[in-house]
Amino acid sequence: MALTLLRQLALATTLLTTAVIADVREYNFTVGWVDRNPDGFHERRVMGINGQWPIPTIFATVGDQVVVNLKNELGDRPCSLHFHGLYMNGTTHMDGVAQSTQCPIPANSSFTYSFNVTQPGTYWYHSHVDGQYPDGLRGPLIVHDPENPYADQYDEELVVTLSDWYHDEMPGLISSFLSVTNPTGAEPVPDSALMNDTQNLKIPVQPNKTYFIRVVNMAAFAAQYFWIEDHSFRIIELDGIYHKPTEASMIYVTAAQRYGILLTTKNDTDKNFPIVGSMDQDLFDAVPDGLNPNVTSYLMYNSAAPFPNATILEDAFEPLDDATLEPTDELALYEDPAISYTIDVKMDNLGDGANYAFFNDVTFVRPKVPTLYTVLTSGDLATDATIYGVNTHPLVLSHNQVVEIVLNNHDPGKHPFHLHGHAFQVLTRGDDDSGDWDVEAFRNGSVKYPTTPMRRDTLLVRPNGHFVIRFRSDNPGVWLFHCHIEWHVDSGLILTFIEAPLQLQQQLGGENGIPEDHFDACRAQDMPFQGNAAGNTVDLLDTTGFNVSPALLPDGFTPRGIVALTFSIVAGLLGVGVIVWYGLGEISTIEQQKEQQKINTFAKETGVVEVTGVDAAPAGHAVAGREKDVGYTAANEVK
Ligand SMILES: *[C@@H]1O[C@H](CO)[C@@H](O)[C@H](O)[C@H]1NC(C)=O
Ligand SMILES: *[C@@H]1O[C@H](CO)[C@@H](O)[C@H](O)[C@H]1NC(C)=O
Ligand SMILES: *[C@@H]1O[C@H](CO)[C@@H](O)[C@H](O)[C@H]1NC(C)=O
Ligand SMILES: *[C@@H]1O[C@H](CO)[C@@H](O)[C@H](O)[C@H]1NC(C)=O
Ligand SMILES: *[C@@H]1O[C@H](CO)[C@@H](O)[C@H](O)[C@H]1NC(C)=O
Ligand SMILES: *[C@@H]1O[C@H](CO)[C@@H](O)[C@H](O)[C@H]1NC(C)=O
Ligand SMILES: *[C@@H]1O[C@H](CO)[C@@H](O)[C@H](O)[C@H]1NC(C)=O
Ligand SMILES: *[C@@H]1O[C@H](CO)[C@@H](O)[C@H](O)[C@H]1NC(C)=O
Ligand SMILES: *[C@@H]1O[C@H](CO)[C@@H](O)[C@H](O)[C@H]1NC(C)=O
Ligand SMILES: *[C@@H]1O[C@H](CO)[C@@H](O)[C@H](O)[C@H]1NC(C)=O
Ligand SMILES: [Cu+2]
Repeated sequence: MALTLLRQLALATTLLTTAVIADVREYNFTVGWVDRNPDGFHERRVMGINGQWPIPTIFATVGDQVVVNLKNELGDRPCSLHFHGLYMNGTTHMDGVAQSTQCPIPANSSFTYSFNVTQPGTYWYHSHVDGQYPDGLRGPLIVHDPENPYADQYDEELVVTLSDWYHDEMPGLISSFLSVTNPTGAEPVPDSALMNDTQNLKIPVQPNKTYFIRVVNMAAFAAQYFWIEDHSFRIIELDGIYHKPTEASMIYVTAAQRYGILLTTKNDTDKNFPIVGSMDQDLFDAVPDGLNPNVTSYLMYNSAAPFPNATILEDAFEPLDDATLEPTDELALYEDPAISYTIDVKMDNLGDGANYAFFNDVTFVRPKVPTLYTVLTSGDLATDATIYGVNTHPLVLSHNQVVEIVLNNHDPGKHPFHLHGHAFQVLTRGDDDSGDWDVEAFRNGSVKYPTTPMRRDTLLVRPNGHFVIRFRSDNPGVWLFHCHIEWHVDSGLILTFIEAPLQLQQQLGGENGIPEDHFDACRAQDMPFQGNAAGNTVDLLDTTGFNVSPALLPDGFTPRGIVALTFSIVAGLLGVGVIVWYGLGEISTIEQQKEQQKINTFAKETGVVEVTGVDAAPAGHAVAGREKDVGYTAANEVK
């Protein structure tokens, strides 16, 4: 009671000074396993909170302080929570990224997240440890806005989540994905699509009303096309940023994106209408027989009326292009950047035979010391990227500068890129990855960047395409930039911005900086939390002990060779003397024979198998490879 009074007093004071009513939103979350069967086909354990799954939505109002007291009762593994899209201004240590901004929270321990919310909009929260959120630890986070410019345009608010769903648990899926037996890097394909963590959900609506629907895609992998039959809507929010209302009848929501839409219902109540989510199957290297990529819910006008099956659309996926939207605040294009990074995305194999993802030839490997703790214990050396380790891909930013990223995607897949700690302006996005696509056009002024570019925190790059984005380094912190496809997080498509490290030391160094439970988490797991990326505290420039990625492949190896090697290994494991070669045809040229010799030598040296011979087999067996990628037909299916 006394506390409440005090708080009300404090609030009254705040009210007088800033006219904002701040509140403390406290959540006590015990994370543990519960059994669920969300698609009706397979029961499995999922990560719940307080025995609930779907896990609770976090609600707050702009200006509030959110406090999450977390207890990890998973028993056998760590966890963490990242609050996706929140700037965490002044609290980068609450960003929840294991080995970047904290040590993972070990089993049987507690940890408190506490931060102020300064932005309105639709967000979500999820684990950021070991690729584990697809096992269930993800839910919406909604920040209400007392000054919502569209408040007078709707009657009610709804949250609709989208997700893909796997019947198997992530640790097993990750180890088979990131393995020599999957040299093409084919990502596990989801078993189902979900809406609100179920299917056939009936959402009751009133006629002649306008609903603000917050659509959140919490998927591991799949983007979804989303539409409501016989209804169009107006988009007013992208990833928490208001945009000028734009009419659309279909949106494409990548993993981690959010759309706020205004939907006006019909005047009559004689029918119910399917709300459809359809996973983008272009993302899948091989579509398993019988996969239903679709999930249907209903706008329920009338519980007594029928609930019709969704109409099948043939080749009519024409979602709105989000890059064409204009932010409501008309924030002008940032000035020419102080620094512009050109980032090339590719996928390739390393010496362990697995397929990794690279930004400029670097694949991410987490450091021994969380990068933030290296910043805080390195003094003036904090601006020297060396101390963070090559494989965290550190990019050190000065304070308050315009930063540009020019990203060229040399992969035939689509990727949703996310930046922590910021929303960014989207200057252009195109279908060319050559690196000199439109430089000339921008230089000679025949193509201009928009004057008030669209802003969001997660952006799709198209296959072999590019984009250019800008942000201002006005938020000291350690912020990841990464693909939000969880498989690509696991295969290393991450880099680390170390933004204004000296200002960060002033904010978070010393007594009132990092709370003790953060260090307790490290201590409980014998993880170092001082010094450079390897925990060297005497000479921070000493790179001994840094975590690094597997070595490069021996010279001359090609993906084709990897497939061959894989077959050798698999054959060896199965004790098969003769390797059966699917889909590759005969080895005929001298180059191919030489390559085969290298494979044999490598296989023998690594002791994986006695290679005895290669038979040609009929082509056209199950094709599961990423053929567009490497120009061959691979069968990575061995019975
Ligand atoms: C959270 O737990 C603490 C300690 O048990 C308790 O005092 C507090 O009221 C709880 N808060 C909520 C919102 O349940
Ligand atoms: C956590 O506690 C449970 C139950 O007491 C125990 O079975 C488990 O081994 C503990 N886990 C760790 C990592 O200490
Ligand atoms: C959060 O807000 C409270 C008051 O509302 C303020 O005292 C505190 O300094 C803020 N914290 C940060 C990290 O900005
Ligand atoms: C859908 O899920 C969200 C988030 O869990 C929840 O807030 C909302 O009430 C659900 N909607 C319906 C109609 O069940
Ligand atoms: C729809 O609602 C508006 C007010 O919001 C009202 O003026 C109008 O009569 C309603 N129409 C029907 C058909 O109910
Ligand atoms: C519902 O009726 C109102 C007039 O009462 C009209 O302005 C509105 O366009 C109608 N809505 C729809 C979806 O037909
Ligand atoms: C709706 O779909 C279900 C399952 O796909 C099917 O069994 C049923 O016949 C369909 N109903 C209609 C009216 O087409
Ligand atoms: C899923 O929905 C899309 C769009 O209507 C359709 O093209 C596709 O055939 C559907 N797939 C299945 C298995 O129903
Ligand atoms: C500017 O460069 C583009 C791309 O090379 C070219 O297509 C265009 O014709 C040029 N325009 C002018 C005015 O030179
Ligand atoms: C962080 O806070 C500073 C100081 O109030 C402000 O200038 C800056 O714009 C904020 N950055 C973000 C990303 O909110
Ligand atoms: Cu990706």
